[in-house]
Amino acid sequence: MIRYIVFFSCLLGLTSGALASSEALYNEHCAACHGDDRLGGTGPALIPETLKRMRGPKLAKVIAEGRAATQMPAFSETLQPEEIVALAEFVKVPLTKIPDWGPEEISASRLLVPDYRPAENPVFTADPLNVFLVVETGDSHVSVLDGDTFTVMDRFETPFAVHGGPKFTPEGRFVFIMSRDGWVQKYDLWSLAEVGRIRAGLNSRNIAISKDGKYLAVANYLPRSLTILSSDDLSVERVFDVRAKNGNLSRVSAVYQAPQRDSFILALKDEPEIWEIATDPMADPVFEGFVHSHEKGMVEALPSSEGLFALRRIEVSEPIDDFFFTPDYRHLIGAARDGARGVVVNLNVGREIAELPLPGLPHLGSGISWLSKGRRVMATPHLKEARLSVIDIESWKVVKTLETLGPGFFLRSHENTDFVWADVFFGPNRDAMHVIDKESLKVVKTLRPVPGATVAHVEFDRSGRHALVSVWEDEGAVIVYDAETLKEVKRLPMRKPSGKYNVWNKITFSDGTSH
Ligand code: DHE
Repeated sequence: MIRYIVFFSCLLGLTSGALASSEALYNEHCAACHGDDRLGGTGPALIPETLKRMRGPKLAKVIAEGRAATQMPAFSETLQPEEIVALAEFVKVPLTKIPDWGPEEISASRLLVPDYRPAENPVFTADPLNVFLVVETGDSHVSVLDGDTFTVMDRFETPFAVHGGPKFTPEGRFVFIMSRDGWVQKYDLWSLAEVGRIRAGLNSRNIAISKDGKYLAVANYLPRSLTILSSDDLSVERVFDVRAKNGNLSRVSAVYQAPQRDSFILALKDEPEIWEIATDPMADPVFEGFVHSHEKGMVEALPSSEGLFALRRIEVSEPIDDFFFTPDYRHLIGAARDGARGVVVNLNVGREIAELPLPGLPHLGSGISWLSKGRRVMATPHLKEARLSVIDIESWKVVKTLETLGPGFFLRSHENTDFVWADVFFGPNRDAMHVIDKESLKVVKTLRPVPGATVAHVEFDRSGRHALVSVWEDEGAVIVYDAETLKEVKRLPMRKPSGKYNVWNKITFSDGTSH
C-alpha cells in the first residue's frame, strides 16, 4: 500500500516527507470540514475523482482566497504560499483506501427535513408544469422559475457540485438533484421545500428515475456500484456491485431511464458490457434471473419470476459510454474509447449493428433528434472538434458535418421550434451561440449576448416560444430569448448558471431534449 502512496505522490511531485507534512497541514486546517478521510463533511470531498472534473478557479487559489458565499475561508493570512501549494497537491493524491459504502452506510447518511409538510396544492399560481429549475453552480443553489413570467419563485441550497440533469417524478411534482459527491436531494416543487437528502455514493455521475417514478438509480464511480433508492422516502432499495462477467468491477459512467422498455440502462466505463435493469416487476424473461447485491460480499439470487431489478447484460466488443438513445429506445449510440467512433447497439437483439466515423470526441449524451425533410436525424457536438455531426438514424449514415466556431458541449431544440441551438463551449469563441435551421441544417444566426463571456446550455419553455440561455460566469445570467425572432426578452442575474430544466419538457421527453 505504502508503495502505491509513494508512487502516486511521486507522480504529483510530492516526496514521502512532503506528503507527510502536507497531510499534517490537511489534518490541522481542512479535516474538520472536509473529513479525516477527505470524503467530505460539512465541506465537499477533496479527492481527485471530484476535483479534476471541476471547472473553475485553480485549487491553490480557492485555498488562498476562499469561496465567496460559502463557508470556505481564505487561508492566505494563515498559511505560507508554499504550504497552500502543498495542500493543493495533497488533495490530488488518490485515496489509498475507499471505505465501504454499502446499504448500511448509505442509509445512515439519510437526512429527512423534520418540518417538511407536503402542500395539498401548489403554493403558487404559476403553471406547475411550466416551471424551470436553474442550477447555479457559482454558489450551489437552484432557482425555481415561473416559466410564463420568468420570475424566481424560490432559491434553495444544493449539495456542492451538482452534475447532470435533475430528474422529475412522472407527474412533475418532485425533483431529484445529484452532486458529484454522491448526494441526492429531493425537493417538492408544489411546496417549494426540500424533503431530504442521502449520500448514495462517494463519487457519482448521474441519476435516473424509473418510468413509474418509484425508484431512483444512482451511477457511481466510487465505489463501483449502482444504488437504487425509493423515490418516496429516499430509503435504499438495493445496491448493485457492478461486476462484469469476467469478475472485474467497473465504474458506472451513467444510468438512463428507457421508458418504453421500463428499465434502467447503464454505461459501464471499464468493461465491455451494457447493463439493463428491469424496473417492471413483470419484466420479460430476457433478463437474467439473478443479481449481485452488495450485502457485504454476498451474492443474492433472485428467482427468475421476480422481474423487478432483474439484470440483463449486453456484451459489446469494447467499453462504450456517453449514450444517445433513439426516441423509441430500440437503439443507442455510444462513444468508443478511441474518441473517433460511435458504436450503434440494437437493444432488442442485444448486439452492435453499426459503426459511425465520429472523430474529435463526440459528446453523444448531448445528442438530440428531430425530423428533417421527413427523415429522423440526430446531431452530436464534439468536445475536441469545431463541428456538429448530423446522423440519419434509419440508415446510420453521417449526413452532414456542420462547421462551428469551436467545440461545443450542449444542443437543444423543441418540437414547436424551427431551430436547434448549439453552444461553442471551448475555445476563443465561447461567447457565441449558433442557431441552426432544422430543415436546411445551416447556421441561420450566431448570437453573442455578452462579448467575452461563456454562453452555454439552452432550455425551452413548455410551448417552445422562449429559449433560455446561460451566461456561464460567476456573475452570470439567464437570458430569455423569443425563440422565433431571436430577440432578447429578459435577463435574470444568476451565479454561474449551468443547466436549466423545464418540468414539462423533461416529463414528456420533449423532442429536442437530451435525456
Ligand atoms: Fe456533464 C450531463 C458526463 C463534464 C455539465 N454529463 C451529463 C450527463 C453525462 C455527463 C453522462 C448526462 C447525465 C444526466 O443528465 O442524467 N460531463 C460528463 C462527462 O463525462 C464530462 C465530459 C467529464 C466528467 O467526467 O465530468 C462532463 N458536465 C461536465 C462539465 O464540465 C460541465 C460543463 C460542468 C459541470 O457541472 O461539471 C457539465 N453535464 C453538465 C450538465 C448536464 C450534464 C449541465 C445536464 C445537461 C442536460 O441538459 O440534461
